[in-house]
Amino acid sequence: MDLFLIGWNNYFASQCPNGRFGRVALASRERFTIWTERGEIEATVSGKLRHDLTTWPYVGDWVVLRDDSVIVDVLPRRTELVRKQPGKEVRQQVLAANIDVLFVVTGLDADYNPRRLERYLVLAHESRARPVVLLNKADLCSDPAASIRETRTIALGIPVIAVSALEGWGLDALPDFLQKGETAALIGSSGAGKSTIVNRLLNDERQRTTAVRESDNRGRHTTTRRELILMPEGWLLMDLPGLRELQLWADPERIDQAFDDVATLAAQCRFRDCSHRHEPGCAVRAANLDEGRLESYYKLQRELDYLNRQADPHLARETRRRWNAIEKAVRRHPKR
Ligand SMILES: Nc1nc2c(ncn2[C@@H]2O[C@H](COP(=O)(O)OP(=O)(O)OP(=O)(O)O)[C@@H](O)[C@H]2O)c(=O)[nH]1
Ligand SMILES: [Mg+2]
Ligand SMILES: [Zn+2]
Repeated sequence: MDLFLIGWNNYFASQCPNGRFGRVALASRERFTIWTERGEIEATVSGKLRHDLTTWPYVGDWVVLRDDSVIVDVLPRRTELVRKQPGKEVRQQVLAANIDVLFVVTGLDADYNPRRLERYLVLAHESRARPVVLLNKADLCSDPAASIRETRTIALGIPVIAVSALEGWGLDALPDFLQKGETAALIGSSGAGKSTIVNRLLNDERQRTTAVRESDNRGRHTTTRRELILMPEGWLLMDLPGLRELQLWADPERIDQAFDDVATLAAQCRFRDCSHRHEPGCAVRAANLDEGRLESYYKLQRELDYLNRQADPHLARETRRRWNAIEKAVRRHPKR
């Protein structure tokens, strides 16, 4: 395999001048399928990695191999999809690594939820991948153009396209968002049609899909593993299991990135620490923004502030330090 065609670039080359590398194409518990120059191999992780959860490999990672069978190191990621691990524990969970384009998929049926979409966009900003919103199941919608317009008021500056994976239209636009060797991932709730999109793009029933429950329109969590798929045009696509819940694990600054409209107004408020609730001279209140959007802005802020206070300060510092290192490296080594 030509490593450049599966995502290798100067950024990774600069991290690790010697050794044998590969990219994690599939991970199931302790077993990893790795793509290398000499083809596909199966590998496990070394004892050292096993004892350090911060270096566990995920799909999309570039890893260093020993004896073509043991993963001994994980190269620093260019981008990283993370959320808060579901449940009480306050820790992050990596969903995927080294994604260039994040297709946020939502169905234009009962799945459509602007508030959830805002959440996904904060995740996207935190990841550093380029987000694209896919409004799938447009065949079920009487006015897809209106849905696109509505979504654009939430996904500011982000491409929004309506597609129908079932009828096979709209998807021609997807490869245009990627260059050769780049990696995209499909994220969204179960039943949004992520795997159907993969199948349609490949023109092959490669991924299993299941109808949503009739009673409540929810998906059945059909896809259970994360895997990289080589696309005919020379890019890579990752199908991900549908998320049951998306609790954020992000720098609170990302909220202002995802809510650029609110943030821009907030900069004009009379008081710097304006809560945009009852202060005089509040530019946010004066603008008569959509009430739901404003509530969502407060809610995400409260959530991340709370998380920040809960998270182990040491861990938070580590995360920050790691990001600073990545940022520096990305600046020093533009892609190719
Ligand atoms: N009407 C319509 N149905 C679709 C479309 N795309 C997918 N579906 C249907 O939606 C159901 C769920 O699709 P999947 O592809 O399994 O959804 P998924 O997002 O991969 O779900 P998980 O793997 O559970 O996360 C299937 O019955 C699909 O046929 C579409 O564009 N229009
Ligand atoms: Mg699926
Ligand atoms: Zn204000």
